[in-house]
Amino acid sequence: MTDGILGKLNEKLIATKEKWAREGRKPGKVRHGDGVRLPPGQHLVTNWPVLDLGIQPYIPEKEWNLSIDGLVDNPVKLGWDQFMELPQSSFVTDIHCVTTWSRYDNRWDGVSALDILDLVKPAAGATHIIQHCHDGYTTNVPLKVFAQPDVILAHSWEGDWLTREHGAPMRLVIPAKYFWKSSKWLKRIEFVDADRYGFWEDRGYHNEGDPWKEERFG
Ligand SMILES: Nc1nc2c(c(=O)[nH]1)N[C@H]1C(S)=C(S)[C@@H](COP(=O)(O)O)O[C@H]1N2
Ligand SMILES: [Mo]
Repeated sequence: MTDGILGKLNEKLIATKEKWAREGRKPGKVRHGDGVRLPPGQHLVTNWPVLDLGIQPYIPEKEWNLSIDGLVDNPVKLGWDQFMELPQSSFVTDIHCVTTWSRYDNRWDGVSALDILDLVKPAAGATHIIQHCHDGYTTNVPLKVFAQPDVILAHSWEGDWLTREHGAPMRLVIPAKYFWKSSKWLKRIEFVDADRYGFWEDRGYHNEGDPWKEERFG
């Protein structure tokens, strides 16, 4: 991340979240969640909160592209039309945010991660993917997490185009992990042979982020 981007971030918000991460903070004494559909420590919302670093880039579709590179046999740089010509999928999945809200039954339309993997063909040594975003945000997941069948590069939510605040024109959605692992304004997916922390992982968030194991911090 460059100084230019860091300079614009919401420093106070980041400092607060870093402090929570250091304290291994859990969401209070009341235990929410039914442990069946609602993970432990979560509560249900019906709105869709916006969380980011305070920059919400505007990327017109004609200027948008997505690079998928690193340890792949067929690196690509897709323009918007090429992206939209890939096979399209729809999934309905739940969101679990580390700040304790969950939202059920979000309908996503876009390109499935499995179709992306078919296109770029990961090399034998690839073990993780690094997501790079237009606001300087990064996050990491193992390749086997990216390869789960409900992972989607989504351009639409609930039948409408994503809004700018939620990552337009395209964001990643990884339902099995806390939502910080799902990049908004995604511009590059880098395949690598060694794990590398992203923005929040560097600041005390758990590297795996499984809501069912409450892997929030540390
Ligand atoms: N590019 C980018 N993606 C991001 C973030 C961000 O700051 N920048 N924040 C993450 C976090 S912490 C969360 S909880 C979700 C929030 O997504 P939403 O605002 O659409 O609810 O986006 C994730 N993806
Ligand atoms: Mo988050």
